[in-house]
Amino acid sequence: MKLSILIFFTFSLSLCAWNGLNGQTPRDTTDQQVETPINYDEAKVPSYVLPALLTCSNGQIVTGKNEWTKIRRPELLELFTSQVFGRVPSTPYTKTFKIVKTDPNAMNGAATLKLLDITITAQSKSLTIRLGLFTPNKATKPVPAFLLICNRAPKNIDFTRTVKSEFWPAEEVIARGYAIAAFDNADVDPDKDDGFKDGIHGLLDTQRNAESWGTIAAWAWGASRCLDYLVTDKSIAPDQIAVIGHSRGAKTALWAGATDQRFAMVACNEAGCGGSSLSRRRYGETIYQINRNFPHWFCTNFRKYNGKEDSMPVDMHMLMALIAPRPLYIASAEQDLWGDPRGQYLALFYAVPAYNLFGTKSALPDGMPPVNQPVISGNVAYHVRDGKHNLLLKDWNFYLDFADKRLGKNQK
Ligand code: GTR
Repeated sequence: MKLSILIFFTFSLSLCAWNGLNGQTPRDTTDQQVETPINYDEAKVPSYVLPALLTCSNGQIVTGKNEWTKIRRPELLELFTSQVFGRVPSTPYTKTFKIVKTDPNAMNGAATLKLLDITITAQSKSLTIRLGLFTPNKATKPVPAFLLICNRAPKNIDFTRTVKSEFWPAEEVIARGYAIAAFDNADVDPDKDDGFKDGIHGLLDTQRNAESWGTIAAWAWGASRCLDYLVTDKSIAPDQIAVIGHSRGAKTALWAGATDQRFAMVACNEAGCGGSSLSRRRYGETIYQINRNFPHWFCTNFRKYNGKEDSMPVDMHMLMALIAPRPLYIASAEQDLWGDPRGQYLALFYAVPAYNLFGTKSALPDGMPPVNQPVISGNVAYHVRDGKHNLLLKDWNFYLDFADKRLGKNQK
């Protein structure tokens, strides 16, 4: 008996030491235990109970916006920080903005282009985020803006406009009276599992542990640094800046909106697992899959929920609720089963009670809305577009229609 206790303690201690060595849990050695076939069959979604959105950790039920804002929201933010995305280190840094190019006649005179270098310096190293911004020349007052977190090749946000991509349809957005900005997420942190040596981790990380930020949190931090500039630009309405992202960029947009309440709206395009779809449904990509394929995206603690979704203290309806009461648009693509469109819609559906604490009466239909027919209710909106996983002009137009109503341009 005594021997077995000793063995247990020795084993636990060596595990702790192992974890403590580099602050990272080594790649799962328990893969076989959590690997389950990927499910695309609605009938095989297991029964699950979502953690209660409005019940505080002390059992108190939230009935008003003050309790939400003062008690429940901070609790959930902390849980997503420590268990999912990771904590930003408190290492001091300096930041400078340098306008490197201005073109008042961009897009054949329709827009002004500003290219800006945001340089972060810490621990004798620096890193530069290039922000591109077009503002409409016909505007007579500060305009609302969209900031895209670009997770695709830089040509998708070609600031010279030689290449035009529906992923960032700058001309169309300008024509609708909005400013449009973008940055390349790789400027903040390259999307690879390098032990957090490069990107902003290389500047700000000191001792890493199981709660240390992953790459998605780093990208969200980068979006906030871009916002630091955008709120100072006189052509933009500082309280009308939306953040938008696709897929891993959409997970990032949600986390940016949750952590930085200066973002006045979030457009979340097909974020899927670890973003907009309910993990407990285990439909399409699972926590196990995402942690295995992208071990650098989340904090190490998130791996505790590989194959153990029901033990996670949060689910993604709570991430969406962190955006309340600000406008939130969740979108899916019909063929993107890996991202679980139904799970995305349900997460939004179950986030609505947090929105309604603010006096609105949002009510989404029980069933999935028909393809290409956006549903807008109060400050939440949803569509499922026909076709594949992508961010297209069709999606943007739906986001702009919502923003027309909710982001202050033509407040209705
Ligand atoms: C996939 C990943 C998804 C999604 C996507 C993307 O491979 O499994 O969670 O983020 O990449 O970013 O395009």
